[in-house]
Amino acid sequence: MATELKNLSEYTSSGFGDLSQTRIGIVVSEWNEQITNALFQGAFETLVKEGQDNIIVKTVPGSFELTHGAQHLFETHKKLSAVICLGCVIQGETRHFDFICNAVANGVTNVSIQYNKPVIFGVLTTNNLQQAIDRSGGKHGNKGVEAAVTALKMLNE
Ligand code: DLZ
Repeated sequence: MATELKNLSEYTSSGFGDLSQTRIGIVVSEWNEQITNALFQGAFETLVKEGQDNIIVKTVPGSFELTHGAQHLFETHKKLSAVICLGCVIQGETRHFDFICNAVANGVTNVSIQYNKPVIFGVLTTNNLQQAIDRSGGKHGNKGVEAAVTALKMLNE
């Protein structure tokens, strides 16, 4: 499994280059709030640590709405360089999980193509709550940190 090979939060900041003109947005889902708050904290603190001081934040009800949230941020803040989408989808007894995961993965890709800007998939898709805890500041790091690092790397082209 990917997370057994790599802690999601390990990175070195030396290779980011000039990010002085960079402006990043974060869309965060309120569903599974305990987890998404931790993802947000990881992403936000990483961006601040790397010198980002003008981060635009938007909340949406669930991961399904992340795509629209990202599109809304690009429309209302024309100078945004990238948007990070943060959510947590946990497998339940119905097929909701599959529909939400597929929709947000496709949606994030489409918004990225539409605006020709990085849109980062910082969404945990786990079998249970413990797996989500482990990846939002637990033993497998914090996917919010990883999402922030990915955004900064994508802007260093
Ligand atoms: C409805 C739903 C369910 C069952 N599970 C989750 C989840 O695990 N994670 C998540 O982010 N959102 C979930 N949602 C809410 C949907 O994302 C969406 O907000 C609703 O279907 C309304 O469009």
